[in-house]
Amino acid sequence: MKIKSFFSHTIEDAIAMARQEWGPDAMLVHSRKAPREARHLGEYEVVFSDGAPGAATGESMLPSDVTPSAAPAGDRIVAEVAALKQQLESMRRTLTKTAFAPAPWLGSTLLGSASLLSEGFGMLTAADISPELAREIVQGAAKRAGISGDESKSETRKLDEQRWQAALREEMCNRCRIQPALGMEQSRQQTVALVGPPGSGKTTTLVKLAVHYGLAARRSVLLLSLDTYRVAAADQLRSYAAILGVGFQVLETVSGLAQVVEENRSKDLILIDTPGLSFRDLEDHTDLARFLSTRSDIDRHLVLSSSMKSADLSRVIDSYEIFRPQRLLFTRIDETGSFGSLFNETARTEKPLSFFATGQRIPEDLETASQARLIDPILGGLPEEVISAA
Ligand SMILES: Nc1nc2c(ncn2[C@@H]2O[C@H](COP(=O)(O)OP(=O)(O)O)[C@@H](O)[C@H]2O)c(=O)[nH]1
Ligand SMILES: [Mg+2]
Repeated sequence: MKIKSFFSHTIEDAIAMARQEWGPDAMLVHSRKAPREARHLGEYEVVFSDGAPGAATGESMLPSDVTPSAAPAGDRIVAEVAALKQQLESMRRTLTKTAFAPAPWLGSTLLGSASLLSEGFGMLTAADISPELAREIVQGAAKRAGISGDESKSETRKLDEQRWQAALREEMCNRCRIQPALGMEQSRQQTVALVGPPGSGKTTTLVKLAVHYGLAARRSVLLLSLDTYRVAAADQLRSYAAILGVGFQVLETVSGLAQVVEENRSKDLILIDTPGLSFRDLEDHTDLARFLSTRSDIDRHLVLSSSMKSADLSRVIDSYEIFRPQRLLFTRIDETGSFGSLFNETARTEKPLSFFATGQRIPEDLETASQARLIDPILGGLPEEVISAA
């Protein structure tokens, strides 16, 4: 731990001097008007620690004749904030150490490689990948990269970073299927239903799909809405259909849907919008779920917001299993930087990902799903130490 005072005519200048000398890790401990005897050095004094563990608190740095309560209010606040910052920093260090501590299952014989593996485990769990899955991935990657549990010299050899990264990536890719397609393979006509909770982005995404896979591909399109649950809910889609100049029908009943699908066998693409159902509502729509889930010609995509919390996402996916969705379609990709929970669900359900909605713009904000889009941000967090440890 090192402590040093910096003096200047403004607090900002003094802070800039400290940062220049000690770099971004230096921490502000205290700032105040310089004591009279030090005024010739500058009007203000800021005290910095070098950020090493065990640095003094703001309070202990105050000279005995200037207690925090005697200092001007502004300075006191700065000192308190600095002390809080320091506490947070020390908590962060402790947490990081705990997260990256070699887990027992890594094996005590892995020596040099153990830190590499535990760093990988820490990185995956920090990206919200569940500990069980992270453990499976790291163990699989260790095997793939040639680290075994027995005590041979090969375990302690330097693992090349690219090999370790590639092994991790491959393990992750093996748990994430991608099928950016519409319709069932066996049928010429593509009949697609989007199901999912309210507000997940079904209607918006349906219109994007109609443009990209219907109009742009010069294919005949029919939009159907079963969303009669909320007043005027189907009007949104009706307006889009009118703008795009494609056929549109609202259906009140499941038998009506079956009939319309049958009557429109000549259409290339039929897109079915469904009401957003909450947990409670799902029970009242078992007929729709039964109908869709038993139609082998209807491709069912479960539309989910990627900004949902992990536990909620699992719960929603499980409750929508009554529709037996074949694929998962994630929206609001633009609103999240962490894809761990998406990855958890893809791996857990083994359902392929179809498309990613990346914003509100219609039709621009739609992408075909890809492993790189999901996995790169997770692996992108591989810390520098791992690279040098490898
Ligand atoms: N930021 C963002 N907003 C989206 C995305 N997809 C849909 N939305 C917005 O989410 C809201 C609900 O969308 P909507 O399609 O009506 O959801 P539905 O209830 O499932 O049909 C609308 O305001 C959409 O513009 C997306 O990928 N990103
Ligand atoms: Mg809707």
